[in-house]
Amino acid sequence: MQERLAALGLGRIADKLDAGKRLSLEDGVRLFECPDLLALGWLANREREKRHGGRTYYNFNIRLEATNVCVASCLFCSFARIKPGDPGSYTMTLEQTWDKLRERAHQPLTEIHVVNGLHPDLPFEYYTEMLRGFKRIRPGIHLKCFTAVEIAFFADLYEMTDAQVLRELQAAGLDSLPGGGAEIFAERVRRKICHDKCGTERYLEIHKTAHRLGMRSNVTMLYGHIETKEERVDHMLRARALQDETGGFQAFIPLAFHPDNNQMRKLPGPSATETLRVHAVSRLMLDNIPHVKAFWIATGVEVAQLALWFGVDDLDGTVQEEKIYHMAGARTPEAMTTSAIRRLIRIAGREPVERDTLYNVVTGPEAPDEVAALVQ
Ligand code: V47
Repeated sequence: MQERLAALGLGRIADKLDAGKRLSLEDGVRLFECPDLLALGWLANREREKRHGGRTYYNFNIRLEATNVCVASCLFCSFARIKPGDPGSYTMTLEQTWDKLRERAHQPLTEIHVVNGLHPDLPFEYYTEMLRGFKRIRPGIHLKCFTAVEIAFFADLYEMTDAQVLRELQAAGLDSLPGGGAEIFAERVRRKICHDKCGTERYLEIHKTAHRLGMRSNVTMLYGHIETKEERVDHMLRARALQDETGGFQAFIPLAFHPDNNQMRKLPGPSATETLRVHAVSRLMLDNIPHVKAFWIATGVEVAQLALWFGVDDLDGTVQEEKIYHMAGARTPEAMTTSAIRRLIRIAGREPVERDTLYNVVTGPEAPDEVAALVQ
């Protein structure tokens, strides 16, 4: 492999990784340009295995989108309906949001992941009461709710600082922030695809504040549309720089762009090889973020399985009732049982580990005599 890497011009990068040195912007671009996907995968897998061996994490969660009313006009979004009352728009009552949890009283869920549109008319209490209600129904559940973009919107709408919003939500039960809304940090791309929502500096500042308040969060990257290789690497470096300061990011999640039913529908969306490449480069650039997640709903199940050999160690969760990707053309199932996730991880040659949101182990890998039953 050393000779193969040297012939590809990746010898110096491999040496840096061996020495535990960080990769630069130029290194990242070179990795994106490498024609040998398997050599890139080999390097990323080595970093993955140094941190996690063959372990592959997932969690038992549900996804809830309480409203798709949204004042932002992101070109890639197929989910948002601009005004209340527009065809296809909906806003759940609080009872309806709580019912989503009550209906699953029999399931050993550990997390609810809430992402909403930016609704201009709801009171702040809608969100705080939603969180309080979830905790009343299930005190032990982890609430991973509201992207940094939603936090910024709340602060502007309800005339609070970002820190006040986070503190009040935390007092109502918020445990961590999901990584949505990051898209691509480069100004050139943001101006074109999501000009009217929270910018990069504020997104990062909100995560920094959340970390300072003791919450963990994730960071995403929407790829496969108009961004360049340099802009992808720049995005990773900005996440890495914040992580150096706070250590609060748990996972980096590349999100594959889906082109159906949105204003960027003329674009083809990323290929499977591009998806593997993006996850591999993420693992190699982000030496300080513990987990690289393939969101199986976005990548497709088979590509997510392959990605487990290209730097990925996490597959998100059971999800259940996802809307954002399915309205944008995803053909993956909307839900997965925990046994289906464990099986697909095993079939891919990795060890399934159920985690909670903070990566505490809930159910470890099977004993050797149970493995055969899983992969039949
Ligand atoms: O912010 C919207 C993306 C995100 C499309 O933190 C699209 O654990 C592709 O952030 N094609 C929401 N992507 C989902 C998200 C997420 C998912 C899984 C896990 C976590 C986590 C976070 O979905 C949005 C946006 O970047 N998105 N539309 C589309 N057409």
